[in-house]
Amino acid sequence: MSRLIVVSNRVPLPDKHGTAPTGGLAVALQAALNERGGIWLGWSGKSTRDDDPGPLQVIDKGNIQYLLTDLTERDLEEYYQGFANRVLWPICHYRLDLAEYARKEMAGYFRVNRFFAERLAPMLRPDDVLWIHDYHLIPLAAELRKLGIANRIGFFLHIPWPVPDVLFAMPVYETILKCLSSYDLIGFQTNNDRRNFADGLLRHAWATAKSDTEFEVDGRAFQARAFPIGIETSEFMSFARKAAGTGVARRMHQSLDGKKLILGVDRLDYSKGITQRIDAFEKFLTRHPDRERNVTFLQITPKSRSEVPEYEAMQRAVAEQAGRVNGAMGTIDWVPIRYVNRSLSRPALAGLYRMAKVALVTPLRDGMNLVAKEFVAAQTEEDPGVLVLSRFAGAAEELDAALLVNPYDVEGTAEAIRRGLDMALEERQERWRAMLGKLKSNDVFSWSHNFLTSLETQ
Ligand code: GDG
Repeated sequence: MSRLIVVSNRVPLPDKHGTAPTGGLAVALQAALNERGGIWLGWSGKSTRDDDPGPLQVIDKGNIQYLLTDLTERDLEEYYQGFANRVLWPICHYRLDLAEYARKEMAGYFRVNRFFAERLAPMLRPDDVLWIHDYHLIPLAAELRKLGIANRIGFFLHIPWPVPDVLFAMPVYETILKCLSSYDLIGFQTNNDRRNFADGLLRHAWATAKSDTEFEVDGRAFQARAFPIGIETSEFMSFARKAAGTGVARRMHQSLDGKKLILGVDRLDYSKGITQRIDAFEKFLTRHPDRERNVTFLQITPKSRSEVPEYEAMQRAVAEQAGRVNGAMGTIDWVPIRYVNRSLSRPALAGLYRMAKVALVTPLRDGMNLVAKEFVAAQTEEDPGVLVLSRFAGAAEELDAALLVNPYDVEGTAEAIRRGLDMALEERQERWRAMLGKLKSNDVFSWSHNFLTSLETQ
């Protein structure tokens, strides 16, 4: 079996006891790497003021070699904070209003990808299979090809791919499309994303299609297909069973004092629809004053990308909004919204999922959304909670037995909250079984297996 080479912006290292890190994606990729042996390369998370990031840090664990590189401060500013997070992320999430394109940053994005390619190329063997992850590294295959690397290279995009007219608003979109055509296989989260990609690509005379999934650019054939990412379903189910007994779960149970828990869990990001969700919860309370004091909405939102100004501003805005609703609707002994800006441990999170009657997963746009899948896996068959899910999350393609909502429709989401809280046991069980069936048949291990099999056999 050929070695596997994984490249992603960040590398989840096993902890000092050698245990694999938590999180489905990391677990699945570690498993694939363990089976075949290989390399996982990425940014160390550190930056240096020098122009030279210095030597690679090499960590050997069993038959996996982790290679970490520092980046210069300028690289980080242009590649990561700049083009990746202020152009590609907003464009792919349909936020043209937030995209700030600068030529300098685009050049930095390509420079860092070239740098990764130069570091990787000397270590490659002719039969290695390469799997590159996410929007930070779109040009990596093109840079490797320039260095003479002819290996099979696959790319998986974790975030959505926009419709052509949104993509075309990005000044360098043609270069980005051509870079993607240097891969052998491009994986998208959904068929919708794959179609958007094909629609954009085929508007150009230089691209042709042999089928819905097979394309040719400049004489080079490649495929683009949907591989919806899953979670480690059975592990998460047993994990959530045990998590019901954690300290956080017990404390939460006590403090709920019989109130029903409505839960939201999202990295702090404008794509997650947190402000619209708070509006919907407020609308629900206004419409159903009899529910006051019977429910608590807990929103867990660890900070992310605080160095990007939009994220800093959003953090203040959400905190103010939650405070305003609590001030207006709360009473001396009831706080409607509990807003937690810190990360919880994975067991604590699983315990809360299991306790919640309703989960609000209402992003304005999301590649997949693993929280939706984790929530479903954490429920008990005897009394499953209800998933309220945005139709703009990739997860909605598989989890169509959830209560699907349009997150921009605040009243519709408010009504779904009510429906979820009142739903009869039989309906909840029926919906839950349908969703769990999908999670079991497509977990994160079959996802990585399917992608790699396609990459090697196409
Ligand atoms: C990108 C795409 C796609 C959250 N809070 C805590 C915590 N989490 C964990 C969740 C979940 C993960 O973070 C979030 O995953 P999502 O899929 O919801 O979202 P992104 O971070 O935006 O991920 C997304 C994903 O890539 C995979 O392809 O689904 O669409 O945007 O696992 O559980 N974990 C802990 N404490 C927290 O407070 N421990």
